[in-house]
Amino acid sequence: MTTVDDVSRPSRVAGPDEAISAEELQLAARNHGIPLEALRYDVTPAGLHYLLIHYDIPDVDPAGHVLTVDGAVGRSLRLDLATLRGLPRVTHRVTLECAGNGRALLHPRPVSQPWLVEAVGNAEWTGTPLAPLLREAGLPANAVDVVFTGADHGVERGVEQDYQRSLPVADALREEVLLAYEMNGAPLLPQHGAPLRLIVPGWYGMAHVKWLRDVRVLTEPFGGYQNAVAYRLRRDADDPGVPVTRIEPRALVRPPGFPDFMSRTRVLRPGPCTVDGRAWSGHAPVTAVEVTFDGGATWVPAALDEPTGGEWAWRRWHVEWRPEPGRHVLGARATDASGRTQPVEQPWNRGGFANNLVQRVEVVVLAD
Ligand SMILES: Nc1nc2c(c(=O)[nH]1)N[C@H]1C(S)=C(S)[C@@H](COP(=O)(O)O)O[C@H]1N2
Ligand SMILES: [Mo]
Repeated sequence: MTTVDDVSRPSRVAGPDEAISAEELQLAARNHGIPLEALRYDVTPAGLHYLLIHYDIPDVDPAGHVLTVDGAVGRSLRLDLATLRGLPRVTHRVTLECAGNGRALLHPRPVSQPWLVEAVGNAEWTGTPLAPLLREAGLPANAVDVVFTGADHGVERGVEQDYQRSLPVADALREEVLLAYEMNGAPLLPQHGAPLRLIVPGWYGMAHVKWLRDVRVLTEPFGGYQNAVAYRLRRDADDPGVPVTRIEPRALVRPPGFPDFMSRTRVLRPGPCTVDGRAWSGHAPVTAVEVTFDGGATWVPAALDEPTGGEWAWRRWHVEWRPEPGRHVLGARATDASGRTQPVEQPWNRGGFANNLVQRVEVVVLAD
């Protein structure tokens, strides 16, 4: 007999010289990143925002879609889209980043979606706050976790499942957490969770459950796969690890000049230029960005632009550069108000999560 274990393998780490496989490329082709030149837009156009979809985009009819709020509540709720749209409407500009961003740059490489640094976007999400609906349903004093279930279904390392993630009750009740039905002023696209998704500002992407169909209150900790098995920072397979939660600080450079087709090395004409990019953190506001032009040997402070999008959105930074002809390696390092900063040594863990190691942008400046 064939079982799902025959098609669904345990997680693993690539061998020392093992190249990216066709399976990893298959994932990379489905789940695209932001083209880094799109760091020019303060609000990422929907089609340029990164995408991460564990299984298939489910076939959800918006007209018939109902969100249920149930479990350990005083009374369960059934809410269709028209009802949700009639509730108080809020828009937050939110930087979303996949927890696996940076994974394929780790040595050794955890085998999964092979992100480099491009699993990020900054969109405007409109919806209604979750907390009033939880209060309306009636939370018991002993509520522990709130579980969010999507309409998508698959198998992962032998476990058949609906995509489900929980939040601790205190986090689910934060006022910025939204049931979102619009992205950048238009109804959600199928790939971004149409017709309804959760938005949890400050948290890595896995918490922002798409195609949301159920919100369930539990009086015991949720033991589902995506919380208990998948999204944990572990040293090795036996380490119980700690949960992946908020976004670590990161700055990205908008690659200057023009690219070589194959290597994507940047080519820059001689003369002074402005180097810029974006910086964000899910823990606290970004307070500083430093830039290197020599692969991390020396750093100069960048200027931070005025914040444009509120506390959950990325912030532009810029610095003037007068390069000598020749090869340079650019990178940027963000620090936030909690004192967190980006490491210069890789923060390795077995799932390849939260790797906010400083980016390397190879630039060749042409001679006069
Ligand atoms: N239902 C469901 N929600 C999901 C996912 C999923 O596979 N299924 N992927 C999660 C992950 S890992 C990320 S990084 C974000 C990506 O959101 P985006 O594709 O809108 O950028 O969605 C999250 N929500
Ligand atoms: Mo993700």
